[in-house]
Amino acid sequence: MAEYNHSEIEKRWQKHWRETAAFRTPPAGESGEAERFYCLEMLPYPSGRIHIGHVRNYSIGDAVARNRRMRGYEVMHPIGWDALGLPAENAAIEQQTHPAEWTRKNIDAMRAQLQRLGFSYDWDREIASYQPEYYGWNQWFFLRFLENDLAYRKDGPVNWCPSCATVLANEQVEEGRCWRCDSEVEERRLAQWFYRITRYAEELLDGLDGLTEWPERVIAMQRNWIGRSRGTEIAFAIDGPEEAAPSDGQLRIFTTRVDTIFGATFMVVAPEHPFVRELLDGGELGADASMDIEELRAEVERLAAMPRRARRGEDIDKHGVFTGSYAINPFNGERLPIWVANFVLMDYGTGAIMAVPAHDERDHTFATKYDLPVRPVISLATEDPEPDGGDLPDLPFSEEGHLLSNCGEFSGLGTADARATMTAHAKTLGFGHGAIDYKLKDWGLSRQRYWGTPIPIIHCPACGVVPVPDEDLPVVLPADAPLDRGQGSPLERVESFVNVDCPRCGVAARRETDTMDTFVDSSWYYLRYLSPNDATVPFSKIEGDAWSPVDLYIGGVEHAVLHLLYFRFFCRALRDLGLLSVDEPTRGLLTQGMVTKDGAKMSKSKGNTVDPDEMVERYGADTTRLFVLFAAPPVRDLEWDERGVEGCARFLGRVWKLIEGEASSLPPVEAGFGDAGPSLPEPLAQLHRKVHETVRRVTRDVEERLQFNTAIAALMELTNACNTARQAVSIVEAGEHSWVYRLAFERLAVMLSVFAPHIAQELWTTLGHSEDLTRYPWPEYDPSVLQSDEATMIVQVDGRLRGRLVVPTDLADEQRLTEMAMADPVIRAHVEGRQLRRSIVVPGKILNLVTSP
Ligand code: ANZ
Ligand code: ZN
Repeated sequence: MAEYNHSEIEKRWQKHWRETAAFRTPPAGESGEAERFYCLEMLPYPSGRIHIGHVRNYSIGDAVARNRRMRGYEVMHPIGWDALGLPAENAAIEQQTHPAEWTRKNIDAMRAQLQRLGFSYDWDREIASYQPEYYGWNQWFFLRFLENDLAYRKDGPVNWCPSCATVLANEQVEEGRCWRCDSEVEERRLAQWFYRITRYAEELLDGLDGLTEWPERVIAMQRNWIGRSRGTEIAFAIDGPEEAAPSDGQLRIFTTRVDTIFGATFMVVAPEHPFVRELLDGGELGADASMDIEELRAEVERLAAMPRRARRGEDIDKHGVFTGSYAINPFNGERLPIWVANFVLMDYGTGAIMAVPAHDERDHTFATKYDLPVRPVISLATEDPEPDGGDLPDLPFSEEGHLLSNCGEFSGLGTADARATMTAHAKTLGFGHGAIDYKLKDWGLSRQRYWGTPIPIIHCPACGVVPVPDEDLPVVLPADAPLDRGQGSPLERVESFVNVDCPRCGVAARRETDTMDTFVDSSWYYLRYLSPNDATVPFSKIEGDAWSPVDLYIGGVEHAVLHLLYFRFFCRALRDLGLLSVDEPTRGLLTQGMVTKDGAKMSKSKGNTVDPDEMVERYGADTTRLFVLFAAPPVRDLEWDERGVEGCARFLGRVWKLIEGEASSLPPVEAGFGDAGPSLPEPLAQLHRKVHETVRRVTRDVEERLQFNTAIAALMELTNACNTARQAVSIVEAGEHSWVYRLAFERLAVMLSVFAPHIAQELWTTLGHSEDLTRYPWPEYDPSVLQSDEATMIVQVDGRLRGRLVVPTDLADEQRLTEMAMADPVIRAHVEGRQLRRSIVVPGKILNLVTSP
């Protein structure tokens, strides 16, 4: 028997797959009638080496892709490189290599690693986002977005990571820290480019309901992040110095609790609110103002300077100052003082609120601090008690209840009722309307770094912001940017890049030097795989429509909000540009768990990584892949355990020994499989059932449940069952029934091929086959063969068939079975009048009642 030499086998089959283009996917137009299946894994960042998390992600995807091919689907299974971004730039600075070269080298190394693992990718579709042939399309999309008002430039506060020296999107700030380097994020004011993702807020939220094959957790995180609030917008007339009133003389507020409006005792605006600026510019404050205009200006600046992160939190110290102006509550005509405070944010709602200290926690804290009135207008009681007596709840009381008698014509209404009625009232009288607000903000796109997609814009002193004409795309990154830790964006310092003539009027102009967030690259890459070499379009519409949405997308849960939100936004934007006909980029989503070692996430910084290459070298690609699939269900964390790897190696060794060792005793392929009639000796009948049961389990686990660990466990059981059967009836002894062994071995090899494709193909050949397993039909099972939980027993009375009993398979208790039989009137009739002597049981088959006169 040949030794199991994984390295020789794996190389040989990989070469064969390459030479036969086994995983090539033809264009949709050429792929005939077969149903399509797009299996997509999140593309790696070319950091230099793949890590075990990649191996896990890609082993999951490969098992699915291989299974679907065997099911007869035309499968799209591509891979590429998310190749722009900071690490390359930082490495360039440290190692004095160019980011392009660093990236190219890393891609070469990692490609070789992936190929050594035998993943079934269509390598002809490989893409890399650092190539102008790729990122030029980012620029092309940018221009289309600009034309459709989906891209715009705005000056405002942004998240600045001092260590990455760049701006971050809101999604990239986690608890006030940079998602990449964990530095505390600062606030800066900069003119930035944005994508108007908020235009799709409602669609992105409602679309979640249709994503039934997404994990609940991801849906919940997206729902939260988009954050829909239903409320009311109310305009308060400003009652203050004429010059200070904003142009329309109104202060608009957004509230989710308009039912509490009779309890409003003051107003608060954000320090950045236009009302404040106009008041300060107007040069005069109201008579009640507690300070002069310069003092107020200083106060406002101090409030505005407080970090926004702190201002967003619930438990921050609340500071404010009275402006000297008043606003009129349109519901009761009351004059309410307008304050400026740090806890109201300009970028939510309207940047102004009515404060109801009796029913809102934040307002209550503020009112207590500045000694402002607190007036309850809601109580739990259904009667309407006097506002100043009786059983009022503790304040602030923020729950639902009923309006007290101080709420005019609305007194006594339930709070939900009151919200509807009062919103309608405001609408009728023209000072308000229902409004929906979203927490989601537009996607800040600009990055002040080199290794990204140049934003295709030219700033002209005469024409202003001028888009680069399509025919000048791509705007290629200059190769010679100064990569050091100098001030500002490296591109700013490349004269030949920056200095350009205005494409519109021809005068000397400046190129935009910001580059795009690299999340732009990954927002549409799955479409580029479909037309990887097309120089005329980002992707062909025919291909895009044929392959969309992706059937299964696999990747880490850390992308639940970031990438997966941008991904969904892009799909809709492309749809509205007429480039695509679907709403959602992917139907199925599998978020894999982390790989841990000694309980901690594997990471370079912790020094607890395992090198996949070493694993492949020592155990082989098949064992490595098998282990990452076997050690845990895909969605769970996987604890690395070398003994587990050895266990998987031993299993493959057993399969090898079984099939290699016995293949020569099997009947030939041409002899086919026999019928499992009653003549089949019991050990072989059992093995036969086990084969069908295993096909059923593995099929269900791989295709429906995505539980590869239990599927592999089933294959292990089948292997053991083969060995158990051989001990009872060897293959030679089995004679004409030895086809059962062939069946078992073949099914084992065929199903194993989605997890450990090389050894499976090798054994398949040993079994006398010449076909490739890559598209060999996935086996079916025969339900009638399956051992069910119930058995039908024949009931005899004195050896003659008198009836049947359906019983649990393992029920062998004589007395219990006899009682059940005697409960049957027909059987009882044959026993009646005679003595029941004894009962003989053949479990699951026969119950014989022996009687005497
Ligand atoms: C009056 C009121 C009374 C409120 C009450 C709440 C309870 P969510 O649910 O998160 O959307 N608000 C509105 N704009 C704000 C801003 N720019 N900065 C800080 N707070 C703001 O929150 C909506 C509520 O948050 C609004 O409803 C408003 O306070 C406050 F018993 O208005 B409410
Ligand atoms: Zn950072």
